[in-house]
Amino acid sequence: MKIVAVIPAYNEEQRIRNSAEDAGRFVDTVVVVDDCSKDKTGEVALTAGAHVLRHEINRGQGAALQTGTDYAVQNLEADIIVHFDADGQMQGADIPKMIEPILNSEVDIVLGSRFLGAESNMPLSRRLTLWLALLFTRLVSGIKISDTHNGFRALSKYSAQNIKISLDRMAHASEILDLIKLKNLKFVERPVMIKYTADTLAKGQSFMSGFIVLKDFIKSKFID
Ligand SMILES: Nc1nc2c(ncn2[C@@H]2O[C@H](COP(=O)(O)OP(=O)(O)OP(=O)(O)O)[C@@H](O)[C@H]2O)c(=O)[nH]1
Ligand SMILES: [Mg+2]
Repeated sequence: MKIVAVIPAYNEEQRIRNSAEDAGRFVDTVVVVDDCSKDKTGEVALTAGAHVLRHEINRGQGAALQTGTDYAVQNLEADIIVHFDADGQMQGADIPKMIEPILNSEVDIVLGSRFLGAESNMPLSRRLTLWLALLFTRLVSGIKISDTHNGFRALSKYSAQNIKISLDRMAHASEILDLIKLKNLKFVERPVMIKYTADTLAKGQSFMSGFIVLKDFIKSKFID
């Protein structure tokens, strides 16, 4: 079984080495998709031993995940693809339990959850946004999970071939859930630790970005 981690990264020269090396301890190959960063993200990722792909324009996290996942399946013959963030919030040590249900042929996709027992120092504002996202996803996609917008996932090759992300930016997380339901993919959640630090809160998503995600998803689902 070949396990490949795909890390989307935008202006992450300070954090990409640690995250790529952390994921690299638990997978066979790390692919970093440098989304036209203005800094040295790509160069640093190369020196950390990753395969580096680069977008010519900044397209967003969803587009970068699709580019990296396609590359993992087509060029690296990956059997399992792990989506992992560049910002140090996720722990490589969680990868083995994320891929285990796929290795045991129990499911097609494993979704990380911050709300299944793993302690998280998540700020209240983020908790509120995620709770609204959860409610919305239950109503619109009819999928019952505890954490709808966690970027930590493990996909079997079969899921990777069936999930094609068309929403380039942050709404891709909702789109993936929709496709899981639509394509009848078997999934399970696993608890993961997502760490919040002053650094990740400063550079991460704002409260308002939750509304942009909502708008992008509703537009693609009901208007386009
Ligand atoms: N490829 C690409 N990656 C991005 C872009 N924006 C953010 N990312 C990456 O996507 C990952 C998650 O981004 P964050 O902004 O931390 O989003 P988040 O983790 O959902 O939100 P927080 O909880 O606020 O950290 C990180 O690895 C970022 O480098 C982008 O425009 N393109
Ligand atoms: Mg983050």
